Amino acid sequence: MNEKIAQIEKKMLKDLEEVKDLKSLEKVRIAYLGKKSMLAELMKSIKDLSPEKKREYGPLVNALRASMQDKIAQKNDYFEDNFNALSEWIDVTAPGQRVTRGHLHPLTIVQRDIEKIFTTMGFVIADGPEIETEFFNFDAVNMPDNHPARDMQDTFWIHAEKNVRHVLRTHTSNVQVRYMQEHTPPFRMIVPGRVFRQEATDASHEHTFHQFETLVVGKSISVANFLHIAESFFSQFFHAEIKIRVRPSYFPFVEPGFEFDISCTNCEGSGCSTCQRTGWIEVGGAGMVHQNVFLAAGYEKNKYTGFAWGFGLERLAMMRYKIDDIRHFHGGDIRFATQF
Ligand code: FA5
Repeated sequence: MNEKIAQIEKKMLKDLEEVKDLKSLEKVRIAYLGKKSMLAELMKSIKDLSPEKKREYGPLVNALRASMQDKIAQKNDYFEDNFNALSEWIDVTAPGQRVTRGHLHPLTIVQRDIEKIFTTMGFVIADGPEIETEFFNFDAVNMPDNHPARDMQDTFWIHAEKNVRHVLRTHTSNVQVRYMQEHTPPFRMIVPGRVFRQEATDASHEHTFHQFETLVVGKSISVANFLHIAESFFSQFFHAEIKIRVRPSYFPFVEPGFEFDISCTNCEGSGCSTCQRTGWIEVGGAGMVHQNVFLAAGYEKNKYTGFAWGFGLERLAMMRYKIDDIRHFHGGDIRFATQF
């Protein structure tokens, strides 16, 4: 019996050494541990032995079976590991796939540049809601109900809540009185932000665009302050010497009010197709803050003076990057976005 056990073990070890894959390993397993294997026969023969012999050989046969199971399992693990490594094989010499990096949208670049220039001039950046009450968007800035100037800002009205009518803000001027209510002059601040108008879009008009507002309030602020700040800002923004021209205009929240133009960044004022040969490009609206706006904020009448201006961020970005259609900004065309 001893000899038989040793023989089976020796043979199995030899067969195991020759195994090259999982398939031939399975054959060895069946041959040595299967129902019709030599080991199975050996185990069967034990029951015919005398009780002493059973006690002697039983544990030996069991140990042989355990050792065989162990060795086959080890070999099985080895093949499984190897097999997985082969199926997950990577050619480390193959050229990689280039991962394209994201970058800032041109409007974000322009907004950050504007903020940087103004903060170095001592301005703070203020913020306000895009869904605004009728009061802050219109009434507070001297545009009461039925004021004809409301018509110029085609408005998206939102259902009234608790009898308060709301709008998608039509301009960043909605932050003027909000800010004044919480701050005491003197102050200088800017409000960059998204605004909405119910417009039929064209190359220079969008329904969703960005403006930025500038508001400076103190005891003796004048148009001269406005001209100086505006010239400094535009010259820094365009890295060129920019001149400002103001023309009388009407906005209910300023008195006097004006439109302002900058000298053409393309031809430096000599006249070209960008400025329709005038040498000037219209940029935005401005003026001295109307005393009614100060009153709406709770300030005493004629205690302060100030200037405000507002203009379109997209229009500025179009000038800087020579973009011919405002609709590119939100068009989602990756060929446009990747140029910046
Ligand atoms: C206003 O919105 C005033 N709140 C600006 C202002 C502020 C005046 C403070 C005086 C004092 P206006 O409607 O003109 O004004 O718009 C200002 C700028 O926003 C325009 O000059 C233009 O650059 C831009 N803009 C207006 N409508 C559109 C539009 N549909 N698409 C893109 N840009 C626009």
